[in-house]
Amino acid sequence: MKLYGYFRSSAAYRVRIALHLKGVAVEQIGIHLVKDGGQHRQASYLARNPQGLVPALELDDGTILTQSLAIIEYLDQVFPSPSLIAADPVKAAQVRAVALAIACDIHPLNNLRVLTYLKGTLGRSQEEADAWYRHWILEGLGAVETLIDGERFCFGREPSMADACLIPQVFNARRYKIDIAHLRKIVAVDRHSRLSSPRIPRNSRMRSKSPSPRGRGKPLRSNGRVRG
Ligand SMILES: N[C@@H](CCC(=O)N[C@@H](CS)C(=O)NCC(=O)O)C(=O)O
Repeated sequence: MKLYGYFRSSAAYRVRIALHLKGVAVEQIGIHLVKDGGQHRQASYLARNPQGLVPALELDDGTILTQSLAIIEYLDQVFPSPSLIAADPVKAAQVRAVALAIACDIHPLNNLRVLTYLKGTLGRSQEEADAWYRHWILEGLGAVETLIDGERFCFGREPSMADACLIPQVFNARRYKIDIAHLRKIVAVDRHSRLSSPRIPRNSRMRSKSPSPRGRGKPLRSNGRVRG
């Protein structure tokens, strides 16, 4: 399998977390969202994902899956252990609700193309774009704080698809220096995910490599640890 992603993409990071937890090896191919005017807008990538967004997962038979949550659901069915979506229908709905709250209601408002439109087409300043970013992160994560139990991970003692979405969103909040200290359960889950077993590495340790001349990045090791 090949994962097309970008090291700063929180949507690709969600999938990298799921692969890591399941110990599944993939070849990672970097699609730079800035270089060359955005490699995700080039015809070669649009042929893989007409939405022009990362991630995309290419299966060994050439089938291409898009949308991080759809990819994680696929991985959860094909590699069932450890399960990232509870078998219990109520718990599964709770996990999906947090994942969707982040992936549909927070992240799209702060995506690169939205910020580029705000600053470019609408002529908003960097300060206004930063305020926009901060507003939607704080409002969205504030709701997530009340949705999770935060016992260790979002729900209980094992990571789920909810954590695969939360950790990258926290990473983004920190990257933009947004103070989330008051979101105590979220901060604790983030800390726990970093320190305890099963551990979720920070994004910087899960980077996809830029394409080499042969267009290939380094694969994840099959024990789930990330090389490089
Ligand atoms: N709903 C999609 C979102 C994917 C997405 O927006 N990816 C971002 C990177 S995190 C992207 O490719 N942005 C390109 C752009 O905004 O131009 C998913 O979950 O896979």
